[in-house]
Amino acid sequence: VVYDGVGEAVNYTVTGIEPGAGITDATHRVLDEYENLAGWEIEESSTAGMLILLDEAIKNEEPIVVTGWTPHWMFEEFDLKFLDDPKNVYGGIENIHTLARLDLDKDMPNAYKILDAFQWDVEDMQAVMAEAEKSSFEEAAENWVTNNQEKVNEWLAGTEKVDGETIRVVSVPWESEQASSNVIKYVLTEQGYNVELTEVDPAIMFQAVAMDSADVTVAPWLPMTHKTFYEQHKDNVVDLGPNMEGARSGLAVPTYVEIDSIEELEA
Ligand code: PBE
Repeated sequence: VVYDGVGEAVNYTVTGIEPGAGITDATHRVLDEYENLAGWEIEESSTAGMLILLDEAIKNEEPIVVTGWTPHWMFEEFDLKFLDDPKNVYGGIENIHTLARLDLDKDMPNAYKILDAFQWDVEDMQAVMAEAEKSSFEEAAENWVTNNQEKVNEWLAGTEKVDGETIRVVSVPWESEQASSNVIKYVLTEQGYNVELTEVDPAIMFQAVAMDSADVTVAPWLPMTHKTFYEQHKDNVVDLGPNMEGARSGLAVPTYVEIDSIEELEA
């Protein structure tokens, strides 16, 4: 199917997700920076709403432009492709980082060491996400830890158990971060911590760590998806580096839409 007018066919609208998502913020920057997207809008709704519209469009072989990301099952369930982003607003392949509040290293040295060492792969995260669909993130995290004890032991190297200290982990409500946050929650719980896990919007997550109302997050997508929030708070958080490499955000279309670049979306 050839569309010489994708823009017109989708009513110059990107089908987006939650207003507070980093990818929504990045997409506003995309709409500002690409001249060919003058007059385009992003329709903000929810991840579930976007996925329903994507499913419908694909069933009808209609064009649609969504804010998409991976790791997420949408790329397995549907034949999708990311549009090239020559201005690099979404940042291409990104990393998911661990950010701690200032002084966590002094106040909770054992947790800090574990969090600093926490590192896994896309395949690990996907395995937890896939299992959680059939059970729960808590169960999937526990099973992953049980089956990957060698990897987990590397994170625990040189640390000691504690006796019920409370640690506040803050995260965002997407499946990728539910996977990582529940794994880290399970690991810290086994080490004697009382883990409080809270899910909030990305802006609040960064603010919580910067203002000491949370101890740590393993959910920031950097350098671009959460750029605005990171820039705002970078002086008041400690970046412990990537815990996973290979995430990606961007504009995505079904493969039958015969354009390859954001620059081919016409005004
Ligand atoms: N996401 C998934 C989130 C972070 C994880 C890309 C939809 C976002 O803030 O956009």
